[in-house]
Amino acid sequence: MFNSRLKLLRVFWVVANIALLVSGTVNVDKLEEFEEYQKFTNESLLWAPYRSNCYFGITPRYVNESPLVMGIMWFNSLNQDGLQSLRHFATPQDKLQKYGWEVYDPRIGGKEIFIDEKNNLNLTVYFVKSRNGENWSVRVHGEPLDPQLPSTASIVLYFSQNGGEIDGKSSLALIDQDGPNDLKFFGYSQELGEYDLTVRDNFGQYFNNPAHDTMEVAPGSDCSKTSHLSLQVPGSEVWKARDIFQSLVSDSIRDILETEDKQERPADLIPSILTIRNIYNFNPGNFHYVQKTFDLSKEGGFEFDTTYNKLETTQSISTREQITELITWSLNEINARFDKKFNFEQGSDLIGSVDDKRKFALETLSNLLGGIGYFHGKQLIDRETEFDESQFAEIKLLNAKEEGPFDLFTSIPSRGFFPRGFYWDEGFHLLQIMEYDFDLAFEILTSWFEMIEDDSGWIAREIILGDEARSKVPQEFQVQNPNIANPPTLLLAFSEMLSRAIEKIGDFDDVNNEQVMFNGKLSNFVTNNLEANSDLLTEYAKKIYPKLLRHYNWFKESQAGFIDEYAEIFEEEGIWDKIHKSEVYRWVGRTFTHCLPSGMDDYPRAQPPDVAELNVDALAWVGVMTRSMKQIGHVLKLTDDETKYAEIEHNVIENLDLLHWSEKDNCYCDISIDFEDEEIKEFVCHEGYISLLPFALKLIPKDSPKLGKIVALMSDSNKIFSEFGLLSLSRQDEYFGKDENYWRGPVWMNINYLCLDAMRYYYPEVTLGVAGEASDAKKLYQSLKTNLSNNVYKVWKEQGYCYENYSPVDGHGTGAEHFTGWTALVVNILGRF
Ligand SMILES: *[C@@H]1O[C@H](CO)[C@@H](O)[C@H](O)[C@H]1NC(C)=O
Ligand SMILES: *[C@@H]1O[C@H](CO)[C@@H](O)[C@H](O)[C@H]1NC(C)=O
Ligand SMILES: *[C@@H]1O[C@H](CO)[C@@H](O)[C@H](O)[C@H]1NC(C)=O
Ligand SMILES: CC(=O)N[C@H]1CO[C@H](CO)[C@@H](O)[C@@H]1O
Repeated sequence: MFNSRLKLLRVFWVVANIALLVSGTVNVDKLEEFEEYQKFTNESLLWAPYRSNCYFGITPRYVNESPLVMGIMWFNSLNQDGLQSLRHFATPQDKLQKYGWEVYDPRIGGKEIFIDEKNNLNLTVYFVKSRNGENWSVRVHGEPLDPQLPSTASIVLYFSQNGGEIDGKSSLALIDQDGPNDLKFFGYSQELGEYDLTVRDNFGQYFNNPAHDTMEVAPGSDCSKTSHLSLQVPGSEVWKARDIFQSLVSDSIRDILETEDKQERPADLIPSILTIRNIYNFNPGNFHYVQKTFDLSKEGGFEFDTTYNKLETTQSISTREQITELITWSLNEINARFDKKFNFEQGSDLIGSVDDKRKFALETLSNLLGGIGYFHGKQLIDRETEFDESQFAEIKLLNAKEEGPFDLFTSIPSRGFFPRGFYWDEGFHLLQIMEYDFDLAFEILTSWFEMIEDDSGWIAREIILGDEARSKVPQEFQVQNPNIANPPTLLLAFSEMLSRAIEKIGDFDDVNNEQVMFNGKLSNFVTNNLEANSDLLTEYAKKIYPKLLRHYNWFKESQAGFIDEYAEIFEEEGIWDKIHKSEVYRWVGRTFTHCLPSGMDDYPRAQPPDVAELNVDALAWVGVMTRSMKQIGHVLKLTDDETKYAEIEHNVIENLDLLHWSEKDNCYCDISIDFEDEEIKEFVCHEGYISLLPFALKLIPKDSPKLGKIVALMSDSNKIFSEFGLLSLSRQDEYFGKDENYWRGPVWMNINYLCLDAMRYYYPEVTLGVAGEASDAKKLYQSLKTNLSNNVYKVWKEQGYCYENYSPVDGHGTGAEHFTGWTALVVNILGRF
């Protein structure tokens, strides 16, 4: 087992280190250890529902040529318009009352639920894996929501063994049928090898009316047993499984209507008419539909299992009981892991019981993890279009070319709205994921760093790989451009991870603390190897460093501002010599109304825009990147580099005060030059998230008098404090609540989280329950923490989901629903702060 092996290695490592102290040479084979770690990572993360854009869809990770792809769809086939309510991709238009993971961990498995009133269906899907990650099973369990309502649950599974068209070998074929409903397939994939796939019923009654001689309304259209159709579908088209199903069934209906007499057909034959059949005599191919139509008016609901077993595995899953046991094990294991990491208390101001808060938090974390996807495909990039910086007109990227293919392993902001990689969001996701599974967070981070372009150092703002991912993106947002940046939050997460690992260097007990007991046995894997084992981390850091350096340089060069425009002004102010002239930045690609690169699209900025504008948030983000580079220099013992970055960090911090602090406004602001009015410098001050950023990113010296002023601003309920969290823009700002009102008032979790975290850093006493006079900071910390988390929880109770942002007026959820990207940071706030 990996763990005991790692332990051995660790003991060896300690011994070797002692030897090193004595002799000055290292003789441990670090690479071997690193490989062992990677092997474990690869195995435990191979299979999961990584098609997180689907309600349930599986694809294996890093299997690009010949993946086995699976999906689940469903509808009520007793309704003649039922096909229109065929569920497949998660989308708010379906108006499910609820969907998502209650418990989930991609290494282990989990439980996902769907409450679909339109289809009268209460569906539960369990996903489990063997402990070496090779074999897996999906259990589908359904019940009616209203048993009095006549309806069916027509469940459509599809499987595709892609890649058959490339090598002519990869294949998937039905090899055995045990009765009318249990199917067995044999598959072969160039990359995965040989496997069995079985679909087997546990219970449930198929829709049938014995009053009819037969339910088979046309050859093959019979809902009283499992239907199966095999055909050839190119790998690139498999994501259209819903469209293909709909059009084949529609063609079948037309055929039935044309060939049979026109008499009124009994309503209880509709489910048969809506059953797939092979009307075109397709030859069997690598793609399979399996349709099962259960009668929901019959007692007890239905249940069936789909199981994948790699051949020549020692760990095959074979019986229903084994699956049940694996489900129990998985759910317990995840619960135990969760309780080791998060702790819920009954605070006096907190609403909701401890149990209910815990349930909310586990579900929210599970949905963040459930968003994790594996993407492979081409990206649209426009490298030609130049921005017009005299007009600042809308940017149109019309010279796109496909590049790639690329791979991305990432979590996503929202399965229904944003099922793709977002650079700005991902760092926040990692701040949450790392608390649960440090190594998983690192795995995601490195996948993103792989996307750094070798020559330029650029990473796209959104990573939209392939047609399936692109199908969810409006055309104007599909194309990426290598001049456009976005807040480098990945470096924020990376910096946090490095800080912890650096603190732990030499602390060997931590890996053991990770282990969880289950059924009296130690669970067999550990997920903070990198945090606790500096050798492994160093290997990773080495791998990442060259790319990261290019990315860092790209950001600094592409977003560099023009300081010379201010020479005279600053000479006059007497600070020209103090300013660090190479540390001034602006976001490239803003327009009159928007600054998309900043991540806070419509937050008010200088009007009119000008190339001389300098953005305080752009400078602050460079500070974060630099700090991260400094830490990686430390881990790699690159002393000169570490010193160099420390100096740049220092310069950034000084520039924040020299250039961006407005004494008159008492806050950090953008600056620009007013060319209309005798070329004077103006502070562009709009109190809100941008003004808080140097604080939120921990870039203000601990002894700075400005800290108190920022606490005062955050505490001011006439400005940005509210019962629901900090408002993105002050109530007193002229733009508050105006136009799109996206970042002009609504409460966003990401910046609130950073502010709370920064308060813990600047005012360690805020977390202590000591009696006596509470400082302003402590009062603010506690009321912000309570108000913010109470509101997200309350909205979840009332509206069923987490949201993209929250109304500054009454706190209700606004923007995208089922947004368990950065909003999931509420789990850290409730369970760790
Ligand atoms: C793990 O998977 C990655 C990505 O496919 C691959 O590059 C690497 O060699 C694998 N490592 C091991 C030890 O299996
Ligand atoms: C759905 O089914 C599950 C499992 O039987 C049950 O626990 C749950 O209460 C049901 N939910 C609804 C809304 O009916
Ligand atoms: C907001 O915080 C204040 C101060 O702690 C508290 O009195 C109030 O009840 C909180 N409001 C909500 C909705 O949690
Ligand atoms: C060792 C291991 O975890 N393998 C599992 C594969 O699946 C079977 C059937 O459920 C399990 O019993 C094994 O434990």
